[in-house]
Formats: sequence, C-alpha cells, structure tokens
Amino acid sequence: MTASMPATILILNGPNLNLLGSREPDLYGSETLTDIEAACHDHAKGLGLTIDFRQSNNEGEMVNIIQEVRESAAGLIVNAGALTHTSVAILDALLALEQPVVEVHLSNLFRRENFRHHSFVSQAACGMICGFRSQGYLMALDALAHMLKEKSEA
Ligand code: CA2
Repeated sequence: MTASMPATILILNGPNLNLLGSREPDLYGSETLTDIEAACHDHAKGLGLTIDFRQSNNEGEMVNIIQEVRESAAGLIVNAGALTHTSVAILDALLALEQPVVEVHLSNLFRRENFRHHSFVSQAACGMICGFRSQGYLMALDALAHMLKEKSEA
C-alpha cells in the first residue's frame, strides 16, 4: 500500500441485519443497513479511511469474507448478528488475522436474554461497543482510526 492510499476497514454484518429498519426499531433503531453504510462512508472519509461494507446471512460466507481481506484490510468492524453467540468458525477466522478487530452491536446485549451475554467474537476483538445503535459503528471507526494512528507512529 502506498502512502497516498487510504487504509480500508472491512465492516462485516451478519444474519438478518439486512432487515434493519423494517422491524424492532426500539432495539435496533429505525435506520436501514444502507443508511448505516452511508454514514460509515462519510465518517470514514473524515478519518482518512475507506470502507468495504458487507452483509451475509451465511456463516461460511462470512468466514470466506474474513479470509479474503487478510491482505487488504487494515482493520475490521464486526457485527456478526446472532452468530456472535454461536460461531467458533467466525472466531477462528478472526483469530487468524493480525489486524485489529472491533466488535459492534446495535443493542445492549447485557440488557437482553442471557444467551446474548456471551460473544465468541469478543475473544478476537480489541473491544466491543454495544447499545448505541448505529452510532456504535462510527464509534468503532474512531477507535480503529486511533489504533492505526498509534501503530503507524510506534
Ligand atoms: O444488537 C445487535 O447488533 C445484534 O448483533 C443483532 C442481532 C442479534 O441476534 C444479536 O444478539 C445482537 C439480530 C439482528 C436482527 O436484526 C433485525 C432487524 C430488524 C428486523 C429483524 C431482525
């Protein structure tokens, strides 16, 4: 990568997040995933970053996407949806990366059912942001920008 190319952040969204905006606004907010993607694009631009925004309803496809960006992404933001609580395959794919991972959830997992209190993704993440709805994605971009700047100055 040359000095003039902005670093790319993969933002990976899991099952059912394509339905955002259609139901459950109290939990997840009223924005669609397309709205969130647009906000992330704008915010990333201001941070000197570019984004690769993806969504999949399929665990294997999510593993493939994570493997695909091993060389190209400077960092990852992951909202694995319900697979957060079940997927060792996604955890293993994330553990195989050297790039920083920030976990995001729209809802506050710890105010919800017990089964949502455990996250496999957290074991591969620098940190988790949950409960701030779509704002969490922008907070995660800020966190990654800060980490990447520190790394480049070290
Ligand atoms: O809070 C989050 O971001 C979650 O990752 C969302 C997942 C849930 O399984 C996790 O425990 C927490 C569910 C996403 C489903 O989103 C929908 C949105 C509208 C209508 C139906 C589902």
